[in-house]
Amino acid sequence: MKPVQIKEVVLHTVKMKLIAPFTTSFGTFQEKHVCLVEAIDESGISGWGETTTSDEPYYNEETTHTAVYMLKDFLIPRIIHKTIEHPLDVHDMLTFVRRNQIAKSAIETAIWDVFAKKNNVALSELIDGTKTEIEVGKSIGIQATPGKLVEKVGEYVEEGFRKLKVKIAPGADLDYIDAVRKAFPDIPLMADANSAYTLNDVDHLKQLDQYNLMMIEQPLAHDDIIDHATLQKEIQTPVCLDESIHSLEDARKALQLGSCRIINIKIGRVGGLGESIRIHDLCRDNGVPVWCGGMLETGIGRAHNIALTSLSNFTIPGDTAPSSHYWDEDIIEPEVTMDHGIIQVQTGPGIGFDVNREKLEQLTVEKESITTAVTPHPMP
Ligand code: OSB
Ligand code: MG
Repeated sequence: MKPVQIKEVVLHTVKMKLIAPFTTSFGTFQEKHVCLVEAIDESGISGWGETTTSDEPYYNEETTHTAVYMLKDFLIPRIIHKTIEHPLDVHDMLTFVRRNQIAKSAIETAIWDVFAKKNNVALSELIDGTKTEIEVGKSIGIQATPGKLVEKVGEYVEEGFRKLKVKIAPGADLDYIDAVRKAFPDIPLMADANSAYTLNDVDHLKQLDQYNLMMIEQPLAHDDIIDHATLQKEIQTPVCLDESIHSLEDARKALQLGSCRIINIKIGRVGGLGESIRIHDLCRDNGVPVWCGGMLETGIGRAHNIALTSLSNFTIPGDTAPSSHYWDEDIIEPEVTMDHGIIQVQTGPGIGFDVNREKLEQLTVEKESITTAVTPHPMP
């Protein structure tokens, strides 16, 4: 395979407005800034990645601002003009910066796209994905009443989604799940708490066992894998970790402790596609299923999620809903579409979608080009 050398990185910060507010236990998303990272190689090929951040550090510690800062001052200067033999190497080139996984992922995924395009292969093929289509689920924010939630679930079941994920929080949990289960006794259903509970709630969480949920996602603290192991021993519902897993090492330790039986892999949260693949492989070798989470991405992040999900151990439908569920108009062409809960894996080179430059211009609030390895900070 031909190596790549990045000669320029353009940071396009765009302002995006969701078609409807999305509420979790930590807050509501409506508008957000995202940085779309365009890495351009010596031969002029552009590859794309995105910061799967929002404007506030509520899901994890990163924001769009912090990600742009890390990219500009530390991460891009370290990779620009270097010969990159394979994008799997980029993760280790960036470990001199601690954490900041989403920022790292934005440039790392852009390089995967450049590399795949340069070598004229689809991203899914490059990572040895075996699926040609993927099954998709829908993540539903907290609704005003259980009745409203049942209505929404009904719409999405009708549309063909293969898994329904319901956000829960103390005060919006048992009643909501009970209402959905009564209305839809057989649908693949799960709950996501985004760290809203503690071990004091074990008896409360035990009551979810009667609803035959596929899993409960991240019930306890965002930085915990110890209490989750205790909880998993107490409840029958499989625990799935999201916020707690930032790396292959985190995944290894969580599996060893029995903190979860399923892992939600988000490319941004674990620092890129390379680390996502490594976590996928570890889970596969240990008989642990995985699925691809979502961060309300634009089409660029969505395209990377689809390629990742083509790997064989993504046996549970992910949160990668079609573009129209997020945006009036996506920034990629064609938009991501779904047919009866199925999305086709792209076969064109790289991520397999084009960025709509006109749309991009309209949405851009800040644009900066980086062409030198010069950094205001000494690097190790
Ligand atoms: O916890 O999975 C989560 C969105 C933003 C932050 C965290 C989460 C989510 C979602 C939405 O659940 C998934 C999606 O549709 O992109
Ligand atoms: Mg989650």
